[in-house]
Amino acid sequence: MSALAPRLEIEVVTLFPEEVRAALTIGVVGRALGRGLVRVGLQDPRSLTTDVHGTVDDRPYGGGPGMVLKVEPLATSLDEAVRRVPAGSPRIYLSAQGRRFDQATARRLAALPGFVLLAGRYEGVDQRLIDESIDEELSIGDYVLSGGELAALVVIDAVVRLVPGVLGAVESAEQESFAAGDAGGLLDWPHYTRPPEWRGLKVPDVLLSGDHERIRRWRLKQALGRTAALRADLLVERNLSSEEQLLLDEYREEDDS
Ligand code: 9D3
Repeated sequence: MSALAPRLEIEVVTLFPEEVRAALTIGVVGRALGRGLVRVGLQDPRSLTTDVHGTVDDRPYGGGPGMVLKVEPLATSLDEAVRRVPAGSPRIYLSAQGRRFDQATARRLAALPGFVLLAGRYEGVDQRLIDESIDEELSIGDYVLSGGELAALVVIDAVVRLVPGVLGAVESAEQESFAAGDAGGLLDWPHYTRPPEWRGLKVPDVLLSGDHERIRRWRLKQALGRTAALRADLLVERNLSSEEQLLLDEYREEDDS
């Protein structure tokens, strides 16, 4: 029995490897790691410090609040991490200054053999490390986190799902129909399960009809209507087919709010 080589190798440089490790045991990502489809390594800069206190941070030049991660332990850690991933793997720093992480970026990273994620803490890392050793900076959104670990986990989750073989057949088929532009780039339609009535609230009749063509049209109409109402920006990017335009018009007529 020889183990399969992982399709994707990720290294995370972090001062909180246990926080990252714990999250990586759960769900789709946990299973992908367990099956050897993806490998995630953790590199703690504190483990490579040379002083007795394991110093990884220091006060900012120029003064001000907070601490800055020192360049030397980070550079050594990053070098170690880079050694463990395929040649040419990009080195990505998670930071609020980064370009926004999105599904297109997830697809690009999932197609690579590997990458390194650097998670910062405190006020950030010494700029010289970024200038010298980072290929790309990514942010996960406009809010303030305490560090890059949760952002790294967000990136890992979104990317690992896209690695071939990670999702089951049903989920993969769902994702392919989205990629094919079927209902891609739209918000989801509403979901219901039993019971058919709860506190007087009924499940839409069409979903109980067994008429799969009517159900398909209803779901597409809901997806279009919700996207137009809540995320009109998504529709600007997307050309509507004549069926979709018709369904959206119907949705707007029915929606007497
Ligand atoms: C309140 C602290 N800020 C002073 C202006 C700057 C700041 C420093 C460090 C803000 C955030 C952080 C830590 N954030 C991350 O490491 C981070 C992050 C984020 O905060 N938001 C969105 N994406 C990311 S990726 C990494």
